[in-house]
Amino acid sequence: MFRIQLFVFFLYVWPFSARSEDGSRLWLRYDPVSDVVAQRRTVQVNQKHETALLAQHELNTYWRGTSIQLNVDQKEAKLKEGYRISFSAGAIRVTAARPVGLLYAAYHLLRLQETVGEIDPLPIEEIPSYDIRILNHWDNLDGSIERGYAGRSLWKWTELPDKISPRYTEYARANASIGINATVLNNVNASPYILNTAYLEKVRALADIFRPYGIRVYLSVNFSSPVILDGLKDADPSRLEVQDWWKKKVKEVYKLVPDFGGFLVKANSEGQPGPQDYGRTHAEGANMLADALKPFGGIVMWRAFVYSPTSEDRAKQAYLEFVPLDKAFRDNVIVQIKNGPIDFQPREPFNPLFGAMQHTSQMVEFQITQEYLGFSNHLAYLAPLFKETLDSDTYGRGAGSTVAKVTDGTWHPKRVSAIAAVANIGEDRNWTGHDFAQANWYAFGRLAWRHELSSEQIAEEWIKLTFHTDETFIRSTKEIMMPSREAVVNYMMPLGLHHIFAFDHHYGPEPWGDRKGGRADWMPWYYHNADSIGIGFNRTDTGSDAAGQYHAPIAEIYGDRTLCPENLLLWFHHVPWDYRMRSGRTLWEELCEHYDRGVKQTRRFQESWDRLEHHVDQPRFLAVQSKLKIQAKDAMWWKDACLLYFQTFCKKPIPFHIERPIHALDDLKKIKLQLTHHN
Ligand code: GCV
Repeated sequence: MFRIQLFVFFLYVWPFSARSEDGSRLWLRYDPVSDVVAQRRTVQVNQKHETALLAQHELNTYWRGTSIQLNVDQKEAKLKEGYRISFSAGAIRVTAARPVGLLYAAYHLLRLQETVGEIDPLPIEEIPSYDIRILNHWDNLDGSIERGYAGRSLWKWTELPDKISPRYTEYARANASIGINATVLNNVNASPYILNTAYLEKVRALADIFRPYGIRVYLSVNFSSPVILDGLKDADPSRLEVQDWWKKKVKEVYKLVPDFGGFLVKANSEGQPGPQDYGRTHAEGANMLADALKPFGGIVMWRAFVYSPTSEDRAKQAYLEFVPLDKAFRDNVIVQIKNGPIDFQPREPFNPLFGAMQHTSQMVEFQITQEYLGFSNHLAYLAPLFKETLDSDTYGRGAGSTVAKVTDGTWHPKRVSAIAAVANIGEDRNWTGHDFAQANWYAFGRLAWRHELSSEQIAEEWIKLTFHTDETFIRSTKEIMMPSREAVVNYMMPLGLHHIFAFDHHYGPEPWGDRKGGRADWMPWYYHNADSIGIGFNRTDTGSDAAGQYHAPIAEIYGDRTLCPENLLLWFHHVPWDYRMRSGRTLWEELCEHYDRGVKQTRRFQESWDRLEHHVDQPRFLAVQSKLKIQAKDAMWWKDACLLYFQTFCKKPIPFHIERPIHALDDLKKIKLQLTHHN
């Protein structure tokens, strides 16, 4: 019955949008229904809560289907922020424990309507995988964005709180439509001034706009804030005066933003201040803030991204720092851990901290913005990367202890669970620079809501919502998106190579990179270790033994080069150039093969996209076409740079079936792009 009714209304969906597109409508391209449709059905709600009314409004405006009754029922607490959708007596019934559940259900229904999708057998019940589904903005107070590639910050700090950009509401709506319920407004390299009263007033204005959409605001804080803002002699967390300062500050924040979420902290990392400046541990620092936030229900997300230029392998340092503190953190502290042990590389093994800390709440931090994947110039669909981490088995409590299970509340059911990602959003009309980068924002939200969803399901949904439901278009676009991340790995850093980027800005290859007096752990040679014998970082027990930080059997698998997955081989092993790979090729030949494959993939993406010209609106067709051209050129640049450079060590020819280099190594070495990492 329900199936048929929806089907009738789906027939109204027109395959192509006639209007000119600039990408600003994201995946929310519904058109308002006509008065005739609106009068044929009703959308009722049992509460006057602003969020419930918003759900009603969205459905009233866009829903082409049958009548809907929206009910908040507090007895359904187990639904958390989720919902149940059923069909009875000729109407759809939506039940949620909280008003925001109704809003999410509204977007679920609209998604079904727009994707003309398979309809799950009713009733549909959805409970989010994570309690907190949060974006981390690396936006600075001067309007620049660290590692942002879509223009300047959305937040107009100089205009707030008096002038309100309409994009604040659009941002909130876009996030709510995919289940994102939290945002950290400012960079983890945090300016202390965000906690100034004047800035808190601006934060309040944003929080007020986001609230009806179920989005709570969090802030990154600078550990030295008491010193810089109020002249305290230090920020030692063991001192009463410092503790009191934070308590007072937190009180002020909650007065302005009563549903404030909490703090995100980068401490004692890459020059940021922290508790270690006073001989205190990360736990002591985190707990001081947690104690200040506790009475208001706030939390601390304390980042585990810590490393310093010591003789210890950078990949091991976070584990060494945090595992001994496992029992020391308050229960309103969540340790926020990057997906891999180094830094958002195109491929990393999962971070060994996941599953190593048994008593501490842990959350994953992904990077949606493509710092290491070609900025917003390269098409790289990241759901497969996110899934690869979430599905990795840590064996922390035996088989099945996937990163998803370690973090989604299964391990600590009584505490809040969370998942974060660094946003790729800026003030560009299309929000993300590359039209296809919108898919990564979308995919993060969808996976934070339900980590069981497949990458392909999400891609298909996104294509239908963002473009249209024409079968040829969907199939061909999926054929571009699905292998796109692997293509980037192939032409940048195959077989476990990592961090061989150009210095500082990270755009383009610089495997030869070296800076006199620079930190070793920021130099490509630190990571690739190429020499006349072979290439790769020996992280086995004859090397740094980073492999030994994993639980059995992963430690054995990563530590043995015959067992190690080949896509991580050079992450864990220094391998001779003549080593026989599973394909029968030598390592050198295999490396050539991957770089070449990456280049060919980008050429295929160009061709497939060109074939779609008449299946997509011109503005977006042309925008994507020109970006694919850049990507194909960059892929060639990467291939030539890496192969020609590594060839100086292995002294072997590039096999003849591989495309010939078109650059000279000396010319490539002269390229010095003048990019900053602040946009
Ligand atoms: C916000 C990497 C990036 C930095 C970033 C840092 C972090 O090092 O290059 O720009 O700083 O990660 O995650 O803190």
